[in-house]
Order: sequence, then structure tokens, then C-alpha cells
Amino acid sequence: MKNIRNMKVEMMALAIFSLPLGNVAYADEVVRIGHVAPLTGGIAHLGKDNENGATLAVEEINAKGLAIGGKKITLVLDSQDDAGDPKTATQVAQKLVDENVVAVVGHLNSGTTIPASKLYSDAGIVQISPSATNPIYTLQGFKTTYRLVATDGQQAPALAHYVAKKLHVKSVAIVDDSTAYGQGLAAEFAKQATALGIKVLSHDATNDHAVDFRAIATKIKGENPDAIMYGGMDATGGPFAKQARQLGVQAKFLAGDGVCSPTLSSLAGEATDNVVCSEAGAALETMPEGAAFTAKYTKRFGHPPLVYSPETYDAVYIIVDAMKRANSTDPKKILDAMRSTDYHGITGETVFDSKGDLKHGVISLYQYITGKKTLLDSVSM
Ligand code: ABU
Repeated sequence: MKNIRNMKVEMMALAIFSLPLGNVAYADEVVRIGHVAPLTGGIAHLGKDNENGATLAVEEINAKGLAIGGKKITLVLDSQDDAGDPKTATQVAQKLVDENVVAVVGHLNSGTTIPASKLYSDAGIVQISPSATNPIYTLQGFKTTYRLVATDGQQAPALAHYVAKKLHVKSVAIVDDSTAYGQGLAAEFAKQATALGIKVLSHDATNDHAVDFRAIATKIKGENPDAIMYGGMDATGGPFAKQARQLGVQAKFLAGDGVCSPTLSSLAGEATDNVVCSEAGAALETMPEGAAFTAKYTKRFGHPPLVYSPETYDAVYIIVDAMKRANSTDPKKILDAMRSTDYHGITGETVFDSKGDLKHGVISLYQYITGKKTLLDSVSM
């Protein structure tokens, strides 16, 4: 007897492929893969980049043709907007569960990925975040949580070590955006910096919607640190760096992957070249297929990739790889196959540890030269 899920996907297949007779290409099965990121709000550019990476993979796989268990499969990307908001994230996660997605690529933010993960875990659906770096995500004991980036437990020490040893930073003022990501990264950086002999002069909090950083920058100017470390995203980090520079703050501006985007120059203006930041993965330009990915992404979307689209692209392929090895589109069987993933994609080799974290994480360090994000160093974890 057909179950409700199979009846639904067959009806959708008929709807999608209701073409005039003669050129009909009926799919045996439509398989929905969920995707979630902020597609509205301050970091919508990063969310759209994530969606584009996943779209590119889905389009390629459909064009090449996919068969699982003797059935022709057509993938559909079910893309949702969580606006970077934890409550909205759980609502759209429930929507994706109700829509019978077989797996989810997302969410982008740690603050949305973590609360949504409980719903995917309860439903037994694989979740691969392309970008959430807060360690807590994979420490909850769920069997469904995976990520394609290193964690802030790796990123913060790499950044602290670089600025202590190479930039000879001796004192720092820390600011975070009060999110799971920004707070976690800043706290870990403070711990590592202190261990390396960097004096933490202050630790202040703003929020992820802030636009005016003049009060905080004025206070920090009085502290005269060698560097400001900001835990947050580019949408706030850029204006913060810009306003600090306008107020005459000379300190280096340090940040993690949330700030480390090609978009930063349009947000930080002349302060951009003062920024040193880390990314929780390999640099696209060092990836063997990085140039080819950039070319096909640019051809499809009219502009180059930003930060995490190589990860969302690989995430779709990793889900399909698990489907192939399971010879099934059943979410439970995909979940069973995920743990033994050994996939070579744009971002390199993906092998997961027992928590769903990468076994071979890489941290990349960047500076900006005349506004262009430029690789400084890479550290294998
Ligand atoms: N890793 C930075 C952006 C995503 C997050 O909130 O973790």
C-alpha cells in the first residue's frame, strides 16, 4: 500500500511534469531537499549565496540524471527564509518536516541552526549546516546533525594564535553581537588570547541589528587597544569597523568567518584594509575545483560566489551520495548512510567524526588589500 508521502510526491511529479504529450518526461519520484538561510534582512546576501550553491548542485544533478532504487529521481530544492531569527527558524524547520523533505541543507546561523536541529532530530532527518560554527550544534547528542565547516573551538584559537604571533597584538577590546555565534566566538577568542598573553581590556555586547557603533567605538578608543575583536556578521561588523575608523580608532579589526566576506568592502569602506579575519574552511582559491566552481557559479548567477556556497553545493551532493549508497530516498536510510560519508567535492574531502563534525577541518586567515579579500595563511586542524 502506498504511504501518504509517496502519494504526495507522485502527485507533485505529475503536476511538475504535466507537459504536452509528445515531449513528456514523467519523473518516477520527486525528492525534496530542504534549504534554510536568511533570505531577507541584513545578511540576506550570504543567505542568497548559500541558496545559489544548493540550487546549482540540484540543477546539475537533475540535468545529469539521477536514478535511485531503479527509479528516476527529480530533485526539488525546498528553500525557506528564516530571516536569521531563531523563532522563525523553528517554524520553517517544522514546515520542511511537514513537506516531507528527505534532508536539510542549513541553517546559515548558529543561532537558527541549533534550535531547528531538535525538530530535524525528532523527525529523523539529516541536517547539514554549511556555515554554523558554534560547537554546541553537534554536541547535543543528535544523530542528525552535520556541518561542513570547522567549529569556533578551532577558529578562535587559529585567529588568536595568528594575531599574537604574526601581528604581535598585545591588547584587545572584544565586542560581540549577542548571538549564539558572535558570543561563542568572542568568548573562545578571549580565552585563547589570554592564554597567549594578549591582555583583554574589555568585552562589550551589541546586537545583530545594530547600526550605530559610535558609543562603543568611543569607549574603546579610550582603552587604546592594539586590536578590536568582533564576534558577529559582516552586516554589523562592516559599519562598526567603518565608524571606529571615522572616530580615529587605529586598532586592527579582527573577526571570524561571519565578517570575512567579499561584501565587507562595501560595508566597511576605507576601514576594510584594516580587517584581519578567519574563515572556517579552506580558501576557495586553494580548492582544486575552486576556479571551476567560481566560473560556473558566476555564469549561472551573474556574480562570483561569496562565502559558504561551495559548502551548500557540496552538501547537496553529499546527501545524494548518501542516497546512492543507501539505494533509497527514505530519510531514515539516508541518515544511516551519512555517517560513513567519504566524499570528494569542491571543499575537499568530507569525512565526519562521530558527532557530525569534519575530521579534516581547515581555518583560513585573510586580510584585505585595496578592498579585496586576500589569503594570508591556512591552518589544518
Ligand atoms: N559561522 C558564522 C556564520 C554562521 C554562524 O552563525 O555560525
